[in-house]
Amino acid sequence: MKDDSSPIQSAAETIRVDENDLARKRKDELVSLLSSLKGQKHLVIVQSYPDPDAISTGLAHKIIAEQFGIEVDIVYAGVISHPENIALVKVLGIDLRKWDTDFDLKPYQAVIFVDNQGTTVGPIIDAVQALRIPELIVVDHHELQSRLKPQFIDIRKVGATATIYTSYLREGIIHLERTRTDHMKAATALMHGIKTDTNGFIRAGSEDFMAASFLSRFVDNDLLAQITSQSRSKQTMGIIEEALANRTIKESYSISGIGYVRCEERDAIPQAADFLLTEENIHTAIVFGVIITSDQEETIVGSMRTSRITIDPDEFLKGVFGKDTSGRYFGGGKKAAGGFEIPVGFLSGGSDKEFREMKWKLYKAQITQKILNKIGAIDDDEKDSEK
Ligand SMILES: [Mn+2]
Repeated sequence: MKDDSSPIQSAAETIRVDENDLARKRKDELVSLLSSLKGQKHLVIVQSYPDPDAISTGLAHKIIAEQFGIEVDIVYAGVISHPENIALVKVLGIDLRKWDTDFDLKPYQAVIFVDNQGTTVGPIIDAVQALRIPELIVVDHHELQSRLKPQFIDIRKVGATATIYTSYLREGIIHLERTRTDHMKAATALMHGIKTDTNGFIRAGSEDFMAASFLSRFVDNDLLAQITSQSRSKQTMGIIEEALANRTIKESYSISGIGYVRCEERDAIPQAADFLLTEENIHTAIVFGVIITSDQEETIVGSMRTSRITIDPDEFLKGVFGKDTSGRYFGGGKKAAGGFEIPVGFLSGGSDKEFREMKWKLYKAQITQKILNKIGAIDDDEKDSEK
């Protein structure tokens, strides 16, 4: 063969053309849907503990929908706790509403889910479904889930939901203008969303780089620097310290239970997992703790990070923790990262320190055992395949 690179090159070009076709098709569908809903008021629901990808795509959806004469509010039902996320919201002046049981859902004719599929948004989903508010749009990059039945769905396996929203912008869903502050802010937020969800572009694919390249023309670099230069709080440092001291290492997995964590410190859990992953010879880190929500409910919350391409956090966590009685998985994820949430229901409550410690021992033993069983099963598979 004279030139063996050409078939590969043309295959890559075919994929590129397909991706562009898909982006254009989805953009066209979204345009016709939004055009038909002029004058409505919509609610974008982001995950309870919104990360930059969720916040930025909420904002992007808002500026797009407003161009179609649709009013949009963005809501979350938890806490914004990571200092960079607080900075993102403050620096860009993003209007994020906090949901509680008094939140009036009646003004909204439809709900939209970005960077989630209704399973990580807390109790708001039950309230929305009880009122039968139409589930209009889902845009996400996690594995497909079954909780929602939206009119429009766009799920792509890319680095960030921000990449998908940027593809709509690239396809000209609205005309971005460098001189418009709201456009600059949305572009800056989207850039930050892609950056954080791809671990600083280390895990970015070609679509993510294309998106970043497009956004770079509209980004305010000074604002971006301001958002990313936030330091860790003392409490977060304490939790990382705890995670480090309590870790168990098994077959290059680092597992750590950190006990009871205040709701405001929830974001320290993924930060601790990120930190444990930096140890040599460790390819996967799992950190978990118990969060007490404002209504005194206890939930076991965990984060998983892996640098090993053969480990799929989504498959791993679904396998470890399974489903609840209504068929919903306790955990899931995407490439390189995942999380889980297990409500402890009846066992919630009781502020006595000793009682809490007793419960924590039990939770920790159960979670650790389940993870170790799964790791054992993976090891056995690998031994089998070596035979
Ligand atoms: Mn995301």
